[in-house]
Amino acid sequence: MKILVLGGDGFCGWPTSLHLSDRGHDVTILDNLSRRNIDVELQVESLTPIRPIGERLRAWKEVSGRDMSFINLDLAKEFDRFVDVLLSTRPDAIVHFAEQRAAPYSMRSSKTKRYTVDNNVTGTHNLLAAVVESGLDIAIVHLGTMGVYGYGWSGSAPIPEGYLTVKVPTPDGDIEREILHPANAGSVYHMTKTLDQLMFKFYAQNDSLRITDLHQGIVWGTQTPQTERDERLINRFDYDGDYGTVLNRFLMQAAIGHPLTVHGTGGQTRAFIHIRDTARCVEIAVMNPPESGEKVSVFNQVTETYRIRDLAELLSKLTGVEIANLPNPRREAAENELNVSRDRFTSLGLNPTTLSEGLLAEVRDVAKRYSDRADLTKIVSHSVWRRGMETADDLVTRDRVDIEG
Ligand code: NAD
Ligand code: USQ
Repeated sequence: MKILVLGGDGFCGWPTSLHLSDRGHDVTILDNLSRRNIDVELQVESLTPIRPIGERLRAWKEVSGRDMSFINLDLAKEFDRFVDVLLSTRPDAIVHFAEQRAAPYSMRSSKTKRYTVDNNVTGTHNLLAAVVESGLDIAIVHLGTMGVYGYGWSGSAPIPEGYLTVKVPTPDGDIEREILHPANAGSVYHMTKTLDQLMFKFYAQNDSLRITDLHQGIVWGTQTPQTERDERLINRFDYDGDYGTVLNRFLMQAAIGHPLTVHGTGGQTRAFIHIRDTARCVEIAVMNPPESGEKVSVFNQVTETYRIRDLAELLSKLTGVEIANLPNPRREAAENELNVSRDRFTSLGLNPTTLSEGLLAEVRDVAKRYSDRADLTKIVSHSVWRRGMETADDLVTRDRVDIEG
């Protein structure tokens, strides 16, 4: 298949592009490299030494013999050019990763709130309007988030894959309706994903676009069988207080002997998936699109759920590193249950990587290996959900901590 990957230079997009190319698809990456620019703005770098996109593509050609092309384009700002890209590449499918995806970054300031909304909402709408404008029959696969459902809204009831059947009381008796699960965003970033859902619903109804929305949990891990094939293909690893997600942050902290930065009691339960499974799920979704005229197809793209303090305890036991309970910079429930329905991918053949299989290898092979690149002043999260909320001071102020092995 011909597949256009929007945001294909990012943490999920790069390994997914390689996976799709390795599986024989004809892949074009489109990205405006804004994520690399945000690293410059935040004065932090991926723990792993990622290479420029041109070098990545040359290295992939060398190791696999396969070509992938790259288009530098801002999805939120260059609508006409994007329509031209669709007309010239004529993809069978588009995978949409191209959004500002960090909740803490989205809450830093009114500037980053507005950027996140402008970039994500306009970008997604441009994609939908451009597909209609092109007149082509292109299946769209979007990376959404588990965060659209909120945490704890339905107590211990399983979170369905997108839709809820509800009873609406009428004077003539109850009628049954299927609705999108109520949106309960926990950050400006998550709010943009709930807005994306409404746009997908409209364009599926009005224009019969074929859309799949993947409600993905927190992605952990770094490497995939493709990124491991050459140092120049290495995936990015974010560990900083804005972009680092919780489990990868704990892995990196464990590797350098930094106390594990648990927000509050760590009673938050979240859903997780390994980066290898992200790539596999996206391919499954691309190969199983809805028919034209069908409703948006929603998958919960998660393989396991964990409480944050249990993850911290697990890593503390494995590595001996201590746990620090820090003031929580976010406004979120201190404790929540999370029961997620996830049958659709399993029934389509996903055989997931579990935490128990990959944790130590990740600490040893990635986090420890590149630990000398870590900036210890970037670890504690200082982005607060409301002005005046307390955050912790940096926990380790020495330039470097001693790392054995
Ligand atoms: P990332 O920031 O590493 O990658 C996003 C890519 O999109 C970057 O390369 C960036 O330059 C590009 N981009 C952003 N705005 C763009 C625009 N206007 N035009 C063109 N390119 C643009 O993020 P990621 O972790 O790879 O996440 C990808 C998607 O998956 C996001 O939509 C995110 O919401 C979703 N997701 C990620 C996670 C996770 O844990 N990383 C979990 C659930 C869902
Ligand atoms: N947390 C800690 N310590 C840390 C970092 C985070 O306790 O050092 C806590 C947070 O307070 C939160 C939980 O861990 O309760 C998850 O935080 P996170 O930064 O790992 O995840 P989140 O902000 O939800 O965002 C990430 C991705 C986002 C994606 C989302 C999937 O950045 O793109 O949409 O995971 S989900 O969480 O399922 O909504």
